[in-house]
Amino acid sequence: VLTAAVMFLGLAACGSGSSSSSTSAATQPAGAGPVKVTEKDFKLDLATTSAKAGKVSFSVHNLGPSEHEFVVFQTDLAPDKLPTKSDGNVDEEGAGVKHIDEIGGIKVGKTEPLSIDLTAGRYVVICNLDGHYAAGMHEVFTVTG
Ligand SMILES: [Cu+2]
Repeated sequence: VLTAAVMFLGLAACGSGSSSSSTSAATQPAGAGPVKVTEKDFKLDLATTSAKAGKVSFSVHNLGPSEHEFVVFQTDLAPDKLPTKSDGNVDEEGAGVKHIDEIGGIKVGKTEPLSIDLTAGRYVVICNLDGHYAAGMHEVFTVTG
């Protein structure tokens, strides 16, 4: 019994070295803070591009200089290939996209929260104010099971 205990201690000591197995920086760990999103003319930046299925919180900050919004679709389409209307803005009831939720009209300098239950799958987040999607405000967000 004693020998086994000593061996175990030896193993434990050996294992206490640098065991810093870095996890993917891009995945939002469960129970972490909200996914930070920054919007500006005309770009949308996600601090983390994926999260675990369940309640996902976003914190959307608008750097301006225009008002922006934050719209979440579940879709397998490429972020720049969502169905659009004749004006170039995304058709939120279009084929291949499922509108999940959104924050409308985020004023310049403001930060708005959005918490939604997301199932595993692929999502695209955009700003759908006039011309903003076409100008490049779209990103992919992945939810893992
Ligand atoms: Cu916008």
